[in-house]
Amino acid sequence: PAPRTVLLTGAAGGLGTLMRELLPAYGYDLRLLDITPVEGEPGAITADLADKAALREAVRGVDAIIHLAGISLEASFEKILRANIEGTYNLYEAAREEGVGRILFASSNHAVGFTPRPREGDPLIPVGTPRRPDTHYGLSKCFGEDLAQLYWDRHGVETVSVRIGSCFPEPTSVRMLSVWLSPGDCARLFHAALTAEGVEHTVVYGSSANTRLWWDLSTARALGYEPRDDSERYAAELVAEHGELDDADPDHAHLGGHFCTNPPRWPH
Ligand code: NAI
Ligand code: 15L
Repeated sequence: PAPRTVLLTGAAGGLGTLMRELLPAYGYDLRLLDITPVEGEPGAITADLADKAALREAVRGVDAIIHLAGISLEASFEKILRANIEGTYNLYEAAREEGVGRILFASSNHAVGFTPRPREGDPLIPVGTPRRPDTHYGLSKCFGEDLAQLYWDRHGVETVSVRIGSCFPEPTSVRMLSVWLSPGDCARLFHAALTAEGVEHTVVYGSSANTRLWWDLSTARALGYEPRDDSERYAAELVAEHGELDDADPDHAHLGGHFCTNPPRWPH
């Protein structure tokens, strides 16, 4: 049966806010969790991923978990260790203990960020490409994917790890023309990941059907994901403003873009 009650961690964040708006239309009853109170949602659970007892209570009785909570940019190893590595471990332990069968893990393109970006005529980057994290942040996403594999192999907890490109209402850079995931396609992909049969641990890239796509969406499509958007409609304006990607610019050399050279820092 399709999962109905879903715990959404990171519900106060950018992507969490978009998914709170879009996922209920697919029939989900969302239980919300964040370390920050979720505006306008008095029923949301305010808890830190370090709080094992709170996590255990939060996952009790849900059909699936969408795990978005954590630090979403670069930070010190100590901060990443606590929020993303230990925090994700704590959540998986809670899921195992409470018998939750399916997790959607928000991985990131930064798990493979140092992979050279494909140039014209190059094949798309497959999910099986060797991991090349570009930051402590990307490293934590590699850990999450391995944790997911372990929890499938050892404990039978299924995960779809979604290496999200850039999910924002609109692309705002030329790189984002390649990696953009529209909010609507994100909801379609998340729904496919929660409802596909027998996913075990599947790794997918999360992008729209962009004309300038860099990576292979076949594992996402195999879940039933059918993207509807293409960033190309924003291309003329963005290219007029910024120019095409420059082969000589180190910020444009890798999938991870400027995370490879000067990563944006988590503000807190
Ligand atoms: P965000 O930074 O806006 O949201 C993350 C949320 O997690 C925040 O509301 C924050 O309060 C919460 N959080 C942080 N530490 C926590 C802790 N210890 N316990 C409980 N909650 C905690 O990030 P965004 O953009 O919404 O991303 C969501 C997830 O998707 C993140 O895991 C991020 O790494 C991943 N992702 C997002 C992409 C995007 O384009 N938005 C691209 C690739 C990955
Ligand atoms: C990420 O992983 C970040 O969480 C998000 O804020 C964007 O920077 C995105 O990657 C990206 O690569 O554009």
